[in-house]
Amino acid sequence: MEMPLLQKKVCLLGDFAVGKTSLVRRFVYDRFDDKYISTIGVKVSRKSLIVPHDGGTVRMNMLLWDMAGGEDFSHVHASYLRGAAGAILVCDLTRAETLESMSRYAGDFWSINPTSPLVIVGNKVDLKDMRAITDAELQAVAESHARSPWFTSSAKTGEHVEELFQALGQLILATR
Ligand code: G3D
Ligand code: MG
Repeated sequence: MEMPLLQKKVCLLGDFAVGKTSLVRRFVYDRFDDKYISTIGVKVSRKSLIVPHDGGTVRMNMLLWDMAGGEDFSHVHASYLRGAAGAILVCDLTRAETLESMSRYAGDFWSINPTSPLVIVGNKVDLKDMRAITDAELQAVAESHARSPWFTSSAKTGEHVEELFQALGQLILATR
């Protein structure tokens, strides 16, 4: 029997060099034609995942939108966000200022997609000695943004990478 197929757009958001592209690379084996939308500087990758739902499973194709250098703008382009079913907000655990940007990304995202869920991610957890953001600080930001789930991850070691994308997949299904 064919499982129902869902195709969902997911946006990666976060300051320059927090690890957005590295997280997508770590998670995705199935690169989506290296599709590059040059006018707005976006790379779209595809990943198929199996998400538990209603006592069964659903197959979901995530289309992961990753900015290529668009991070320097004070606000994210609406065309990057439009139609997104969810977002991954990434900060760099070694740079405190990247956590402060999270509210702006959430605000931009929810102004276009008010009912779509997001996941808060503190990346580079492998760099233990350089850690500048605590679990409690990350959790507080997640709580203040619709009690979104939060993770510490490492695109380098793979820690929690699968889990954070899975969590978003489940939230997207729960939100439909
Ligand atoms: P961006 O897409 O958010 O701009 P990138 O960020 O994915 O390009 O990553 C920026 C730099 O951080 C890269 O280093 C990358 O290797 C590194 N990086 C990303 N994730 C991790 C992580 O989890 N742990 C560690 N230790 N490094 C990470 P370079 O040197 O290539 O600029
Ligand atoms: Mg990038």
